[in-house]
Amino acid sequence: MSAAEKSRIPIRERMDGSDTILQMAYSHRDASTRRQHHPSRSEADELPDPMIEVVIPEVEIHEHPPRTPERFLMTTSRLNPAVLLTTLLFLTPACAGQSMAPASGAAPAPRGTPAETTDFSASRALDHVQRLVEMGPRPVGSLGHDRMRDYILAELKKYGLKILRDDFQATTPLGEKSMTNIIGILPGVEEGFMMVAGHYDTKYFKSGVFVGANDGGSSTAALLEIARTMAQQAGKPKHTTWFVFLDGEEAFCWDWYECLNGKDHTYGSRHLAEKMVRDGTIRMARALVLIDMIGDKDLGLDREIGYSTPSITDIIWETAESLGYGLHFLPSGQSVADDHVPFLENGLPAVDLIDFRYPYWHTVQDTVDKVSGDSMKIVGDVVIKSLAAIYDGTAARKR
Ligand code: 1BN
Ligand code: ZN
Repeated sequence: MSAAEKSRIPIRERMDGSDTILQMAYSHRDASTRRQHHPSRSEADELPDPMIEVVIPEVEIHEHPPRTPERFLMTTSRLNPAVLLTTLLFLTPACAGQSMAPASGAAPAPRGTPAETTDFSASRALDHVQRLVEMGPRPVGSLGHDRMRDYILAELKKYGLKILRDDFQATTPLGEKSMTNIIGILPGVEEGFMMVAGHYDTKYFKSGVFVGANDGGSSTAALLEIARTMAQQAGKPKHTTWFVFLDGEEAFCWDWYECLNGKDHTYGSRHLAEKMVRDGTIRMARALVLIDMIGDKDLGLDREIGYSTPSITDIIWETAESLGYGLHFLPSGQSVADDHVPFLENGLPAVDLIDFRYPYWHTVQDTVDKVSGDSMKIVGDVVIKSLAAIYDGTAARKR
């Protein structure tokens, strides 16, 4: 079947072994930063979307030596000044005292009382990471990837969530690939919804065993545990929540902007954002909170200042402070073009919570011993506690 034919596959809903799974088949139509070292550290309406010309250069996938954040920055900056990593310090009187305080590798010392945090379980989250890593490398198209997809589906089903499965094809430098976004839905009293998202694919390595404990593993694990925690809360929440497990975030070529005219990445988020525009669901969405690489034992999140909506970042940083996690939410900023960008480009407020101070990023050393359940809990607690305020703060989007 040609790509053009695939793009006309009608979206369908069908049962898939579970009465909670709605399977939607879509076709992907377009194929078209880093940090200083941390001190310590519906049936769619079938409107014909314009087909985007895909230019597939001759691509040789090759192994690169492990790179440091600094090397990545140089490469990225040269390729695209728009993503030049910008590390800024906001030395306001309020934050000066903690500005460069190293994020402790030890367990956090929250100033809040336990009642102020949530039931997010650090050990459950770490257990997910362990299991995911045991599945092996999980790049799109691999056996590990399929196992991980099925693991996410099974977990969401256990939590009693409605599940949307968004299957699509994407043209990549390695050919046509099948990808799947997975959405768990926790219904609220109101139809308006919040999206919490993370990617579950891991980066393709031509050689070497890359298991992505933090990069791909921690976002998946924390998102599962956020979903479980919220699903077991008593009473129906005010707003609906979508837990979005995005596929195809990673570039197949080594560098983010190396192939497909700079579009060899964020396949799942670009597909989902386009689909939500086509079927109108994006109008009901209030905001998206993206988590990526939030499991580092030495957790230190910079504000993502290149793309994220500042008012949402503010709510999250204030919530972190109120929970006693302020030392891990740094006053400095940097720019990372991640899975939140396609949603922002379509008018949805969004924030990326990413710890880009991880020394093992895109190296085979990104293993489970570098990841902490406590770090994932810090981010999980903050996300859960922030959602209602973000929802209320984006009420102007109400339809
Ligand atoms: C995060 C984890 N990313 C890739 N793996 C996104 C990213 C985008 C990283 C741009 C660096 C630059
Ligand atoms: Zn990555």
